[in-house]
Amino acid sequence: MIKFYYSGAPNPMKVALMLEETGLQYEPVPVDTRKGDQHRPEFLAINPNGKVPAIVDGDATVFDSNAILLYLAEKTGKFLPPKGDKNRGELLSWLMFVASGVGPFSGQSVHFRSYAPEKIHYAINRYMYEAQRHYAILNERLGKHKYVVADTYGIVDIAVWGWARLIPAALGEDHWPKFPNLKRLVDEISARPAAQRANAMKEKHKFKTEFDDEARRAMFKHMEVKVA
Ligand SMILES: N[C@@H](CCC(=O)N[C@@H](CS)C(=O)NCC(=O)O)C(=O)O
Repeated sequence: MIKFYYSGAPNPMKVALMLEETGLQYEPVPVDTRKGDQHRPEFLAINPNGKVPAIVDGDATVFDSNAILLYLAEKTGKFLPPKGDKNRGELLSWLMFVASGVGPFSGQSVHFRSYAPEKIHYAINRYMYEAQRHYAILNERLGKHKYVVADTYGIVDIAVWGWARLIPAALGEDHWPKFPNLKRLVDEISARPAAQRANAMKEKHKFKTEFDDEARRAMFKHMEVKVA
């Protein structure tokens, strides 16, 4: 049985969707990042980076959401093109595009728009610009293709869903009309039974919702350390 260390945040929710899509047996283990569970030694032994998601599958420990998606796709042979298929290379490009672009820029956009103690216009503008630029690339791609890779639902769409459904938080409530093709994909995935089960699973665990001093200390350690 796979142990799935998670919270309701975008990166873990991609993996929740994938686990539900594959039908693999798994045990969800909540990691409450607002209480600092991610820094506990027993969790750091699983993910030295101290972030969710991570999985333990028998002898295999895998952390980082996109690595987990690839691992589970290879394990099951589902949601990725077969080995040797020309679309396999395309899949890697788009998966890394989400991992290194969509995710980090959206995350920083949310941070500087909603959580940073000061409103720094330069940072907000940079991260919103970059997040929007990445979503516009996906939107254009999805104007020509039903799904991001090989016109078939797969792990890149699952990875995109994790972040893109939060476009209102990353960019603002009024931004969806700029990305109609991406919205079409997000809505389609959100309506899938697997996505509904993934969302329902998260609701079963009581994660802390307040963003108080304890949460700030757990998630924004840089506020207590001067390195610059
Ligand atoms: N590259 C990692 C990023 C993981 C990540 O940033 N996870 C966030 C939730 S989306 C987290 O654990 N935050 C808690 C913290 O930063 O302390 C991945 O894709 O899994």
